[in-house]
Amino acid sequence: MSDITLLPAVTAFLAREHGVFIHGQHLASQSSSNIAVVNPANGQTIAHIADANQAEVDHAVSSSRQGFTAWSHTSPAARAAVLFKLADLLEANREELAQLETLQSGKLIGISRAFEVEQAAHFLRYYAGWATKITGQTITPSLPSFAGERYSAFTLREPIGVVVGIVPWNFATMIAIWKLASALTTGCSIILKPSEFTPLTLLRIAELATEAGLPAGALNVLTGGGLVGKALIEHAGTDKVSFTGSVPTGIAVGQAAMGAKLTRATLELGGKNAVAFLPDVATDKAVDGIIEAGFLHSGQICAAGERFYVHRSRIDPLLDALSQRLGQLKIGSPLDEATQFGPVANKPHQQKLAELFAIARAEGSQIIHGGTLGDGPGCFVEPTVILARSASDTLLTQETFGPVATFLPYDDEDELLHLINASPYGLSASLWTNDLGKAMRMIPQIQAGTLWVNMHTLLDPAVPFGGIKASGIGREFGSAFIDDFTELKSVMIRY
Ligand code: TXE
Repeated sequence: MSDITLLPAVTAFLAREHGVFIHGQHLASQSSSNIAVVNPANGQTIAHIADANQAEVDHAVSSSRQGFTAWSHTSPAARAAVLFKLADLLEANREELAQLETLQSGKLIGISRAFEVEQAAHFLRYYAGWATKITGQTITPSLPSFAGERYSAFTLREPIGVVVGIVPWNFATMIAIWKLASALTTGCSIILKPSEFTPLTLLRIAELATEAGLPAGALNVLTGGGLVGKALIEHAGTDKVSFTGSVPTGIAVGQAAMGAKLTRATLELGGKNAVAFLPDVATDKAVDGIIEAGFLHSGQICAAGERFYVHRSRIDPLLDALSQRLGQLKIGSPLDEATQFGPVANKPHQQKLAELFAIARAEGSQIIHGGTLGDGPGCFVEPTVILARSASDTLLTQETFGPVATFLPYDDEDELLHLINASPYGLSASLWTNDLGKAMRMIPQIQAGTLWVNMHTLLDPAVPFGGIKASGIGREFGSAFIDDFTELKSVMIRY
């Protein structure tokens, strides 16, 4: 097999001079610096993007304030209609967006099509449906009447204002869609700051949003590094930040938000997610589960499994079977539809994984499979299986965010629960067993924002998602996001 042919629209988009997208149009950047966008599959520079300057930050915020006024006064039904139209346009431009996404992130083309575009459109339609269903409450005040007067009260859910959406590189398109959909369906405007590694699809989606009927300023896109994000959060004209990314950056974002002006913050961070197999799970089913939990998109998923706990009686055959399966994966170009395992997303990330492998070796962890980088300019990392010596090994405590599954055997359920919970993080976990009664008894004892049973990683727009402990603040999806993107106004009436 070989690479698919790039669409003419993709090559034409890459050849453009990329600026910033403010008030419904692309503007040539006034910034003196730009950033190269590199294809991680082959190390080639595919485009340059603007590293937005303070004047562009100011311009985007002032446009978003106007956009907020216009958009928050449209009817809920009109807002829903625009978002439904945008979902249609994502699908109509599926191949172009998927190819751009694969070129910028190294994601397998099939995953770009299925998740970054089709799933993103599905999430967008789910959020669009909420525009017409945001409600307050009526309340009967409880105070006694002093002189026969009566009271009535109700609450309103009002859009919070101008949102700053800061997007990571792992699902650059889909996560941006979650953020813009949450903001726009509640009546907020949003400025999206994509990762400097993966900015291209958002610049294209901004055009599609205008085509869908979004008024100027409701969505702006500013490209650049972390300082652009920081400047937006601290700007007097922004009201909320919705951040997805690493724990250290998330803490810095939270501090900047609180320190500046109590800017509201939703933080969806990473973690060190546990995957626990009870002894009754068949080896082949466990291998499927490990691949689903730890190796989808090379493990570059915030909810991916990283700590794998297997009963001591089952671990040897399981590691043998897993190594055999990983050895059969076809590693190669993400634009080749036959490839099953592509590169990681960028050079710094590949280097970080190399350093973690060196630490694992130095600590005496056993590398059962992989543990090396690929040759050549691409950011390839072998799928890796590690057997730790103890729960305190670095590979069992530090997020790899890569194609690395680290295992530790356990002897009984009490020990298993202790191991699962002995982490400062709590984004997700999964429990694998044929004994549903046992699972139901363990569920309340596991500390995680999302707990899957006999599955891992699948996100659904109707099911709230977010972390406990150091994995974040706030929830996306379901109705939970409404609390984060609106303010609650109480109204009391005397009559
Ligand atoms: O993420 P960052 P990076 C992990 C993964 C990876 C590591 C670093 O382990 O190796 O993080 O990746 C913007 N104020 N995850 O550096 O720093 C930045 O420009 C405001 C896990 O890419 O978290 C980008 O748009 N914004 C993760 C976004 O924050 C700032 C997904 C994310 O960058 C900023 C990605 C600042 N001070 C990486 N500094 C997950 N859990 O989903 C940076 N940014």
